[in-house]
Amino acid sequence: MTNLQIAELLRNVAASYQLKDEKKYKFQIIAYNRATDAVEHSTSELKDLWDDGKLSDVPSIGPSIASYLDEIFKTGKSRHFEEVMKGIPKEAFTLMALPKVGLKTSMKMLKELPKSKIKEKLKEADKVINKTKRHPLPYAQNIASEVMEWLKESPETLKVDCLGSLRRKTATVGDIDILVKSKFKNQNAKIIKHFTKYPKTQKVIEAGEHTASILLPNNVQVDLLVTTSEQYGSALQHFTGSKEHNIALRESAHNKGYSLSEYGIKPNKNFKTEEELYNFLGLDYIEPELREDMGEIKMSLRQAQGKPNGLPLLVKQEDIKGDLQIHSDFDIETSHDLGVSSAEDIANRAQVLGYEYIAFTEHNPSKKGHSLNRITDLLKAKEEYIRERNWPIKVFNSLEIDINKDGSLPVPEAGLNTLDFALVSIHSVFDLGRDAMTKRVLTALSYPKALIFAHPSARKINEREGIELDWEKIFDFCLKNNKFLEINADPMRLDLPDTLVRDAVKLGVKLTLGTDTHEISMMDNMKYGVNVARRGWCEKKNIVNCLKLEEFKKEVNIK
Ligand code: DGT
Ligand code: CA
Ligand code: CA
Ligand code: ZN
Repeated sequence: MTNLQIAELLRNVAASYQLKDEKKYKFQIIAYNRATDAVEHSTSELKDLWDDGKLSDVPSIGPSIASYLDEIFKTGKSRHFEEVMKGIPKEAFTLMALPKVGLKTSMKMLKELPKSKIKEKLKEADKVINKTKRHPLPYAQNIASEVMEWLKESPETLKVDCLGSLRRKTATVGDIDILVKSKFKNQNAKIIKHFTKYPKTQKVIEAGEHTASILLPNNVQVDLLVTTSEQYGSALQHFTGSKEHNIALRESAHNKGYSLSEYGIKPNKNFKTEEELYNFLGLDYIEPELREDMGEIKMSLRQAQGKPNGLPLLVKQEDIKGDLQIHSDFDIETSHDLGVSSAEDIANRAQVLGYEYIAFTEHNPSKKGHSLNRITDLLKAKEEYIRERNWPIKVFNSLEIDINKDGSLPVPEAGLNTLDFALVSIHSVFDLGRDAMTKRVLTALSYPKALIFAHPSARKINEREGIELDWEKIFDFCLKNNKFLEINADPMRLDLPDTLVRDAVKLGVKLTLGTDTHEISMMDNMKYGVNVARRGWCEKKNIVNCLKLEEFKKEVNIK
């Protein structure tokens, strides 16, 4: 059973509990929804973890759910799950794929709609389910590195690299492309054969002289290319792409009288490394993340000629001095999910990661059930807690605040005044129309404490498109008022998306990086945010949390 299937099953169990008795099974519903989320976010196949006896390592999978999964991996089914879902037709679960349809609605549809109409709806739902989804980068990276390890075991293999979108580190990956350098000429067949014997292969799509494709579980396709040392650089460059970059590069070669292809440059010129290839064309090396035909070739040419305005010196992971979105388990009766790790554990981990500072950004206390005074009291308690501890690194007292529909913030001024600074974000009412949404965001960012617009497009990968905003207006406002846009490093968000980061950087709008950590291991997701920043041409100076503590404080106006 794949993660996709397990997540679907757990989601169905949660829905079945909800249908039965929402109050009575409150905790089960929360637990199963959390587990679904964890499985969807997991970068390893649960079956593999189970094989290694590591199922309990997945955060949010408690002992009872783990025991049911254990039964499933052993016997193919769980009696407990069958019991919970008893009496609910399969079609009811299928219909849940339709937008805004829960199990209650789908049961009602099955009962009340005419048969022909049900058939139509089921077809629609199937379409949603079977829509080919692109794979989130970390998931593809994990699968790719396993396959690459396998390829290294072949005695004919000299070197392995990834290619395509995986090497350019796009947010999602269509298929995985891998390049192998073979030790000897004429040994390709052996490497190809070894590749097709990869244990998780479900189908060999194609196996030729230098190339092969296999299909792995979850519809993951892996394309392999085998080449010799002489052509390695040419092949690496060509199949890293992007297609658009290659077209522009070919044009630039053409202007110099050369013809460029995957086999090098005609007549008879092969390249062992990419550097040699770019240099031959009068260019400096271009980082894979920049190869999207966004002006990188022109800039590389300028740089090679010693002129100003060359390629950006891309930001690196070790340049990041702090994490600016972290949810601890400090309970301020939040509007959305609280973190599950303690503030102390997180601060210690931050020190290990080499940070100088972090910000605790729990969600604001919920509007429901709290008076304004109570909200302020909860925030005062958090402020005191942070102030009175001895932390290993600087800890900022921050908050992630929901933006109300009208742009106001659900925290009174006295509460806001307890904070060093706030993140503001959209967590509801996503379809307001472009102008109203823009006004809403600008209203929220006008609060003096609102410093960072978090996960600004509100997209969720493979789940929800971004909201509509007049980005020019947002950029302009940030620039004039010293407000920042977040690059949220959660692999399911990666928001701002790279293309908008590029636009922001062009205008000089500054960005922040935050992991949106809700569980301590998520602090390691920073690298995915760095990928996005690099794809958006960010240098150190474009990212506020590349500043050292004292400079950071000056930049955000904290004494
Ligand atoms: P993906 O798989 O959709 O995430 O995106 P890519 O970029 O990995 O695309 P893919 O797997 O179709 O091809 C890998 C690279 O091979 C691509 O980035 C550039 C190169 N390539 C493939 N087809 C063409 C083509 O028709 N023309 C050119 N110039 N390059 C190509
Ligand atoms: Ca690809
Ligand atoms: Ca491919
Ligand atoms: Zn959020």
